[in-house]
Amino acid sequence: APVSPVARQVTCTAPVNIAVVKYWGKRDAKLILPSNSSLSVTLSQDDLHSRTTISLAPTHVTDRMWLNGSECSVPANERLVNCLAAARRHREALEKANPELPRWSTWGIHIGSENNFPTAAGLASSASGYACLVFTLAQVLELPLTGPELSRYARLGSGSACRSIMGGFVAWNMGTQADGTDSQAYQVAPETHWPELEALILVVNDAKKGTSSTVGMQTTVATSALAAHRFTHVVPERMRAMETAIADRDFAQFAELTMQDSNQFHAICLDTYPPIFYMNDTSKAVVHLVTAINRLMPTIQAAYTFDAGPNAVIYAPRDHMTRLLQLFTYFFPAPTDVSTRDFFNDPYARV
Ligand code: 2P0
Repeated sequence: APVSPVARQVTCTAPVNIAVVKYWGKRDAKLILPSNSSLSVTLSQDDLHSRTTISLAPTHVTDRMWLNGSECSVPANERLVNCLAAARRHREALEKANPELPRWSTWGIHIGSENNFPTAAGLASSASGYACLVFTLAQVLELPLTGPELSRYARLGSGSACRSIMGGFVAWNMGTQADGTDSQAYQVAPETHWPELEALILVVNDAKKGTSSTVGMQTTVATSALAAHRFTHVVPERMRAMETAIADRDFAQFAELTMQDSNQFHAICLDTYPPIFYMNDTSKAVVHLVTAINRLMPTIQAAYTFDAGPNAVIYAPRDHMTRLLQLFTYFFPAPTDVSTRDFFNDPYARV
């Protein structure tokens, strides 16, 4: 068949995920294999997401990438190089098996990616970013990949990205193989399973975070005895309990496990030497407020969780959200000159 040199272009979006059983620690830094399994909720595509356009053309001499409008060096980013190489190798194998296929594996790749939220502020930008990159690559190169296979490719870019490949409630099975072939995500329940569950994101500070996840978790694994205890004695049982809470749509159980796991993640950060602090005084005030609300009400109303930054994510049933929002805005009023529209662009520290 004639090979057309016409350029190809595909655009996709991928959502952010917020972990309720946290990933923090690698047993293999190159293949990004984790020290424990984790579980997250993928948010709706309509909310926080990455949008990536990839063009493939014989006239693209080198691979190039633009992140939020600024060009960044592809060769300087080893994980990006690994993702591109893995996708190209896969395409090459398909072309070798079927000489009729166009030789897209020899064309250059141009990537444009942007987030509709602050990049690298502990709001999971690498998760949606790499999930989107890998998914778009698979589309533009016509790679026939299943969800778990796509998640393994995304994992090479960033661990948490493997969970953003699927919607709803997603677990990343840490796996046992040294080559990572069983370290992949699976869907615990689809996005339709628990529609009443909502997430509220409280932006405490959208500055770029102080300690990168990669360096932070490396130091934790090297120095924290509490982390070793967490990997073997806490997470396996907590993964089972969390899957049951989700299957039963048991919010009280889901909330307790989520808050306990966030607390333990930040405890192993504190147990790291030198210590890592992601939560600030405003984050701690959010913990106190949620704890007070849950104690004063007859049932658990909300769960807080914090990632590698001070921003809070609050999970709650939709029925409780209006009241919670009233309480958060009462105790943490936004500066009057900040409109909702400016919320994600303004560098002012706030909730
Ligand atoms: C998580 N975080 O499970 C945890 C909770 C942050 C706190 O996954 O080195 O950016 O790229 O694999 O995925 C952040 O780590 O780290 C993270 P890499 P990643 O969502």
